[in-house]
Amino acid sequence: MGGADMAGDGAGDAIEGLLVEERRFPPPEGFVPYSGITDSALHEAAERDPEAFWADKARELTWMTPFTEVLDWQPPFARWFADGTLNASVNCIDRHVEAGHGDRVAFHWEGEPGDTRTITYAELLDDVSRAANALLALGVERGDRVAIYLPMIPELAVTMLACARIGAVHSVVFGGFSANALHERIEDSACRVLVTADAAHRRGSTFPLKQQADEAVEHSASIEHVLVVRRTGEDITMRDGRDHWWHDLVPAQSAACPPAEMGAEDLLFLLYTSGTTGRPKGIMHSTGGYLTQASFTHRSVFDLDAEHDVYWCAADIGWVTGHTYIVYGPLANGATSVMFEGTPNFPREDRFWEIVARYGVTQLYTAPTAIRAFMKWGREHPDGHDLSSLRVLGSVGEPINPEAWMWYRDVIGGGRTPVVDTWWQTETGAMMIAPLPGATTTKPGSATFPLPGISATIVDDRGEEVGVPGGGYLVIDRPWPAMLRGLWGDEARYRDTYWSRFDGLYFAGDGAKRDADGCFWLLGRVDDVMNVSGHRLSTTEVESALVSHPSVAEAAVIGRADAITGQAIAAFVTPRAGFVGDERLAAELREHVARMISPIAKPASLLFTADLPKTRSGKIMRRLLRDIAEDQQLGDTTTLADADVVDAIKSRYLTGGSGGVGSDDA
Ligand code: 6R9
Repeated sequence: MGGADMAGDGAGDAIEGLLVEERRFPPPEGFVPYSGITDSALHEAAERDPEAFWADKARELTWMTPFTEVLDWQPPFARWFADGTLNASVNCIDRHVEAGHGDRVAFHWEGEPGDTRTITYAELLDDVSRAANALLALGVERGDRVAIYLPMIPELAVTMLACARIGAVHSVVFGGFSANALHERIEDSACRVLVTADAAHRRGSTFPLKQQADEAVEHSASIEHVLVVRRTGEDITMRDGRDHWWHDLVPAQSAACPPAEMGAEDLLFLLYTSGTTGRPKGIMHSTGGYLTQASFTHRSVFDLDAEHDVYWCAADIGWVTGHTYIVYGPLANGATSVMFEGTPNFPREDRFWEIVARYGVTQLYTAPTAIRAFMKWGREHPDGHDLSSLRVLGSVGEPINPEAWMWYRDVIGGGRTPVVDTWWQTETGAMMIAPLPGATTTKPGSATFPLPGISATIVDDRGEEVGVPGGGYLVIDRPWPAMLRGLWGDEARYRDTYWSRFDGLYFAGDGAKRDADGCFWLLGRVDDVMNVSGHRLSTTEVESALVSHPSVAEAAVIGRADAITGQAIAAFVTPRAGFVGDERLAAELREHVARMISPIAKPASLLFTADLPKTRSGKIMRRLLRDIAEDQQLGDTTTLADADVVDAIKSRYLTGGSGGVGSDDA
């Protein structure tokens, strides 16, 4: 990594890039990609004719009526393959069974208590058909919305595919959300049926899903029926006429359910994201374009060999990562997946590694927050298991700090596996910027290049492209097949949120820079950018500098108002196992940041904390730290995973803290 002398380089940029990373990792010797993609020829071909490229990928799906139109682009509305018809569940299941792969395992499922189920493609077809017939029996019609509020059990994927089979639109609400959040999402899109469970396992105890669901539908104008899976055996109340047990209704149905013929542009699902302000947005995804990009990116970025691989995406299906890379992408590709209900450290910190070894997992896809937790717990946990089956490691959800990337590659991947850092959003539907493991030379912390057929760039405040190297706002300047088709019931908000900042460009809300080779480095949400003495600095780079110190597992920085410098950097740091956060270490870390990137990036204050406030999907909530540092009323905390963390930080911060609040001498 470079030094402070690089600090001046990007002073004219909308966001300055300070961190310099010299390490390079070409595809490892001995990595022979199943895809055969070993150079940039695919990128180049796609760039010559992106529409022909995507049409080609779309033709790998099974269509009922082949499309003749590729793209109709009336900004900001795109229609892809619009005159074609298909069914998503047929693409995910029937066609594999028909091709003779009915006995292939679709899911190796493992529950939190250790119970397991193995579901083949043939069994999945039966399960989905019965569930689809059950939904029809409850009066669900094509185009109706069905809310799904379930733990990570097979019935979750089965219900999604059952909706797809009959042309209903699913709206999955993460099983950790409260009654209130569920209610809001059900009402916004007027769901007619809710599918839930008695309760969910949660770290050895249970979370009362049905009770939350009852509260959520108590005053619902739209819900007519509630279908309830028995998962924990908890006592619950069933309301006559409204509530039905899954085990009474579903197995009794016929295992034949003819798939609905859907237009490529018909809605497949809604997924609500709760941005930083305002009510949640119902992101709309359609069928043909979404499946095209979901399946292409899944097989190329993970270099899938569907016949031999055991792929594991450890996200929750309640988030987009689970929709695209547990359900639709892998199943469309006929992959064998692991699906896991529990958490990485229950009952012990080696749960993931036990699973990898047991099933012989070949690809693992997880989030930086998990990787940093593994680092914090120590390498003895992965080291105790045989992880030699792994051949590609993926990361998603946040910028991955270079040291976390290195740790992932070395400790989990044994130094053999390519690491693919994949940038995308609920709104983009599928991966947008990511390496291809057999072709791309990777750099720790960089998502590298837009995928074939995708075009992204970086602009300044006026929407003008910044040079290479340079930093600013990440935008996507060409429609892509899996792009959101709008926000449910709110066209104005769709235009305003994504298309109004820069004329004709999709603005993702993220900052990014490109280095001299043109590699993209994600710099975090632009709302978090800090302005210190006129320098616009990203939180990501200061955090990565902190995480590069051997004592640090995780760090969050924010800019708090400062009379002299505009903003001053406040750092919140979680030490690795075996390190004590004291005044001496705090001083050392502040110097370390100054040395690694620049004196202007040296945190004015630094507080050690056992945990950081995160969203339920694991993203650090810097906004709350900013409120604490500026001693303000806490903003909206509904998406916060654990309120105690904030209280703990708040009390320590405001009392001056034990363990190193630095002085303001930056
Ligand atoms: C897939 C997902 C989207 C936001 C996105 C960005 C952050 C996701 C990232 C990343 C840096 C990556 N993000 N992947 N930042 N590098 N590889 O996470 O969707 O929950 O909608 O979040 O997550 O800030 O804008 P979603």
